Amino acid sequence: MCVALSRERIGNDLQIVRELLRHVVRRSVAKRRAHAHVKAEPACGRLQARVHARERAPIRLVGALWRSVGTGFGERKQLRRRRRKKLRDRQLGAERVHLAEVELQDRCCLRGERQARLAAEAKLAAQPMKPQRVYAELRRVLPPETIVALDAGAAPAYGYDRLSFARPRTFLTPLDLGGLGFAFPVALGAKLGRPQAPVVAIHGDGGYLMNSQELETAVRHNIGVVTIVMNNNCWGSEKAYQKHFYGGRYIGCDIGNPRYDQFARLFGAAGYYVEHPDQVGDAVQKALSESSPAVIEIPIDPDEFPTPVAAIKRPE
Ligand SMILES: Cc1ncc(C[n+]2csc(CCOP(=O)(O)OP(=O)(O)O)c2C)c(N)n1
Ligand SMILES: [Mg+2]
Repeated sequence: MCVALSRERIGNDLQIVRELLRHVVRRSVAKRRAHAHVKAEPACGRLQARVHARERAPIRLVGALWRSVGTGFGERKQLRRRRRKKLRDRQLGAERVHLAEVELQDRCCLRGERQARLAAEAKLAAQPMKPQRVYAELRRVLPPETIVALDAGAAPAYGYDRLSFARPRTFLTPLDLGGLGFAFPVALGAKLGRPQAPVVAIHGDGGYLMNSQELETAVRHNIGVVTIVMNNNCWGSEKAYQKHFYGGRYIGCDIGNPRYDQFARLFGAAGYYVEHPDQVGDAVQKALSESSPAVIEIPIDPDEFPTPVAAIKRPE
């Protein structure tokens, strides 16, 4: 089987494509117990990957390609839609080669779109801060071995698409179970399990108060987890629904909070309060460098919510 991709169709990012093809084939081979040899190189404006399979049909480039590189939520949805369309007429090996070509093209431009979006977010200077900017700072300073636990809630949810995870077992999330208060105690367990790794819990204000009493546990056992509380003084996820489904008629979703840096100090932990985007990185690095538990409060824009999926799916 031979996959040939013209440079015009995939853009100029040859390095990405080469890596992608190698990865794809490695995964396909591991799964299908076929033997493959890849040669992917730009020549005369074309890239080629050769796959020699013991059996003819079984290498499924498309599936492997689909899982090989992470993309953002929005882009992933687009990609899935296009992929479903393409898969309808998938039957023979030859067609699969064609599909791989198309998918590769999609992925390359989607990756570029995502990178551009993240770069723009890194320049957001609004105050109170946008959660997107907080994640831009975190991407800059978190070491790659950091274990991150995301809570449920709107501000933590921005992190799914905005943090980079390069190592296994470094991303902890309640996924669709969405239990608020999940992140902090889970992060404590992760730190006990892997004491050498930096561990960060990311919370909204409402979710943090659901299990923040465990700060006493953290201090008593000196479990050096850094907790970031993005404070918008509301149940942001609920507010997002009321914004999109009830025209911004908000009921029962605003809440009050203590200052979480002071709250942390009362427990005997370290506390930081960060209002300016440029201070986020320093606070996180300082908190990580000390071995004690720490809480960093970041006031964020109370009107910044992601659009609920149900609102996106709603017919016009
Ligand atoms: C235990 C529990 N109670 C209620 C909910 C419903 N819920 C999901 S997100 C959310 C609001 C979260 O607010 P906050 O932690 O401040 O994060 P924000 O959305 O404001 O960023 C609520 C009430 C839930 N997921 N889990
Ligand atoms: Mg909140």
